[in-house]
Amino acid sequence: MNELVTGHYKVVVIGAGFGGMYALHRLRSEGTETICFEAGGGVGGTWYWNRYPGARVDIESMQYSYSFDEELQQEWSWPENFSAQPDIERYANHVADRFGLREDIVFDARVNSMRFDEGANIWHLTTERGDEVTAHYVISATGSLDATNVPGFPGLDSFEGDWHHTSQWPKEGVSFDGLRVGVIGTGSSGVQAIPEIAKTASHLHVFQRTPAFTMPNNNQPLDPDYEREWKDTYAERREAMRTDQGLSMFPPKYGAILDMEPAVREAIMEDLYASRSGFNLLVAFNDTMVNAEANELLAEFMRNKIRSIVTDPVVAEKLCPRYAIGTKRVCLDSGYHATYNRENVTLVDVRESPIEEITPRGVRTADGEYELDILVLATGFDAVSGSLTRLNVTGVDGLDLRDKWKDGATNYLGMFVAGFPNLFMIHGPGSPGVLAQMIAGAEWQVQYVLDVIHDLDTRRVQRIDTTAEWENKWDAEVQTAASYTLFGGTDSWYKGANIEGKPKSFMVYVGGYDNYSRRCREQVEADYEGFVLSP
Ligand code: N01
Repeated sequence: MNELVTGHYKVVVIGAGFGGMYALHRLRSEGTETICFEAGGGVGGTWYWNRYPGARVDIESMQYSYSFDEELQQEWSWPENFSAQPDIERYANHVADRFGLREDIVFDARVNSMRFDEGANIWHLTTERGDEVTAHYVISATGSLDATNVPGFPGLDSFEGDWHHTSQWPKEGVSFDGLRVGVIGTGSSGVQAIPEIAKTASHLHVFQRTPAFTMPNNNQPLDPDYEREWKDTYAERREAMRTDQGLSMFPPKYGAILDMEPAVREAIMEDLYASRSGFNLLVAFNDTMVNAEANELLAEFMRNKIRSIVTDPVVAEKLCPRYAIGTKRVCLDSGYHATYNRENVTLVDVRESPIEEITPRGVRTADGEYELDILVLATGFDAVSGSLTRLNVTGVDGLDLRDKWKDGATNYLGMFVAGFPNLFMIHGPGSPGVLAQMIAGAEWQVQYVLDVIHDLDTRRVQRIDTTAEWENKWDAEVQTAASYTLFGGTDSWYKGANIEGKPKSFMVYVGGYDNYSRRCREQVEADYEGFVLSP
């Protein structure tokens, strides 16, 4: 759709990633007047933007896909166990075409303001390209990892080579052939990109502030028999996923690692390390995320793997993370640590020698200047809340969402924000979002939101809001769930610690999707306890 859009819609959806596309599909199927604004030039959201070399999903594709349409899941074939970005983008395009979604998606239309009109109970939305619409309801499906974090390195603009952030990767690709490359950042994006970049760069300098725990993804082409098994029993498997706390299917747990004889636990860890997904190791024991001693056993097992792969013992120690494993997002990689055995790769520890500035020729740390032709920033995101605050959202009494959230992204049930009525967040702060299988989570939340909208229609309610009191109660549930785990002990993007000035508060509900979905339903069934409904 190219022409500028004006007019009134019952529901505006923001974002054509997997959450937004599903919301749009459901609304269209019901005949609801709706439109979707998408900042990118195509569908896929995260999988549209993050096209850096090596980008790949870390949950098996048979699981990380839509469940809502049996024909879709039967007809689609994934080439690999863990699909690469181009295949996931191809799938997103297939879904958009199959369900005719493009008719109602406005591309290259980044929403740049949203204002609530209290008299009329409608949202006014504008986009950067000039669309101006009103909507009774807004579903924001803007993703948890959309707001790019470009740290304020002094001198970045003076760099004479090209620089790219992994989440804004040029569609035409980037050649590293024979170039001196610098990568800043060793989270999931860096860990996936570094082995690929090293293959063709003349030299690669990796600027690491915090090493990451990363598991081998042991990726393989999808075995047709395995695919058949899944497809023959998709209905049961999807049901099993829905009742799992992370909306995923993992092998059964082994019990507490602390109760095991050393030889037994070592054998189990070795098995799981070599299994189809290294993540199996992370979820195998019921005490590793809640007990520091248990966690340390797993963490040390992983450190020993690094020591066994990386030939230079000094480099190996620098690559060994010292925080509790799992409390920063664990990465899945393809040959990450072995990359440091290459002659053309150098690890620069910027915790020891911080980056002082970017110069026209490269990166200057406290140690000296590293000359580079091209620079890659794998520096992450203003995660979870950043994609919403960047939309310039104004609620009742002219309240700016940035001001509302200046001390923390308060919300109710991870979907509602007091003073911002008729706005539903998919994967918002306070929801299980990034710590569950995100397509399945989006399907659940979209269903919930549509159920609420239907119910409001029946009750002839015009406006749904919540209160600060109930936001605080929900925040207490979110923080209590986190307090039973080790998450709180580590600075991570889960608690906003990666962004200067962002309040540190744990933003993900880790009490399990089963409990989360139950709590959301309970509050509606208790005659909308915690909500304010206005006729
Ligand atoms: O971002 P990150 P990401 N100077 O924030 C460093 C998902 N994802 O894009 O840890 C120097 O994890 C920063 O250092 P530190 C996944 O959920 C999934 O990699 O802050 N360094 C860190 O090393 C993931 O967690 C996949 O000390 C600086 C890195 O940059 C999330 O996206 C693939 C710095 C940022 O790591 C984000 O991952 C990719 C500075 N000023 C992403 N500022 C899959 O596999 C930041 N850093 C599906």
